[in-house]
Amino acid sequence: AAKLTVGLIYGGKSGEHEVSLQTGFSVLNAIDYTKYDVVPVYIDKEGRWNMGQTYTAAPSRPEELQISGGPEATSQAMSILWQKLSGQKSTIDVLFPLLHGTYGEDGTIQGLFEMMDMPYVGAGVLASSAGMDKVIMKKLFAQAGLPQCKYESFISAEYEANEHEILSSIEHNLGFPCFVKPANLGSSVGITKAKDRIELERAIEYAFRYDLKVIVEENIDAREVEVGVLGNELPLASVPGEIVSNSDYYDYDAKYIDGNSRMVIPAEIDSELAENLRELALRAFKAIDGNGLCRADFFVSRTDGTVMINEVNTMPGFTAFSMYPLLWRETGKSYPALLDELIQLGMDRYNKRRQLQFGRD
Ligand code: G1L
Repeated sequence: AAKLTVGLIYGGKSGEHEVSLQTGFSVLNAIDYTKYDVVPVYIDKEGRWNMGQTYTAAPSRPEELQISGGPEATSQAMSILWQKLSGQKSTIDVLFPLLHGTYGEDGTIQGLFEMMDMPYVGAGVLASSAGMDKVIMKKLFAQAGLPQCKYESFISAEYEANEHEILSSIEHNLGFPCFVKPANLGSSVGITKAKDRIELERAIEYAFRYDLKVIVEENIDAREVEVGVLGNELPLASVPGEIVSNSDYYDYDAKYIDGNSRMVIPAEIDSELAENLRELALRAFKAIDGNGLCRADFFVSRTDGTVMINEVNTMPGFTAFSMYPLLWRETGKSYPALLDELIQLGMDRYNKRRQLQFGRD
């Protein structure tokens, strides 16, 4: 087969800038250069786009990826990405976005790719935005009959008008402790565990600094088990893996901020539970109209073994040592093979949808 040119887009105006760079480096080190050339497109912290020299072999240092080519590199990026709209054939065959947060995984950049008429890796517009909004996601899950924890959500205008009722309802229906989060998952900030009504009020105010919509979830004493999903119309599920927190009790800071947790792959669970989780992961993928991939995150209750879906992530951690690639490695798919498959899935989806558009007689 002819060599493909992949446009790797990374960096971005977000807190995950460094993570994205590391992930880009990981992809550039694993990708098969007998099959692909890679055009790097770096979005710096100021939001400027920079196109760099095509990679035909792996870079040696991650710092290399921080291209600063000035206005020239920006116009290069612009003209190469929008080629098709002037009737030219694109030099880039498929785009590979590695971007987190508000302008990366909420569907906006995917919408840009759609407008550019370019194939791209990963979830489409709808799945990306549905996967970014915790409340929308929960509604889709509920509709698909997926078990999930109890929650309440409200926008700031509702909270201002009915603060007392909302607080009482949370206290009555969810109890303490509970978790208060901005509905938009982009930032991974603004999350607090509230142990009483005073803390709850403070946590809600805090979450409203990051989003106009807030969700409060009941506390579940549970193990956290995750499943990788890969595919388009006929997705497959990986073996499950577990995130084990090193601290004795559930502590948000210990787990997510200090990185004080480890992955156990495959998860030490019985085969019946594993099968059930894989089944639910596929159902969750379909519920959000998934394409390409997602990582489905579950709670397995320590008290009664009940399974609940927590969320799906259409842009999971993606270095060679992140959960999603490791789940697939354990399932028999290496990181380079995973990249091949994701790229193919992106192009398949584009081709199928293009046929739809032009297929009218
Ligand atoms: F394109 C894929 F494969 F869909 C894809 C894109 C982005 C998978 C995983 C990610 N993840 C990230 O971009 C990130 C969470 C590392 C961004 Cl900081």
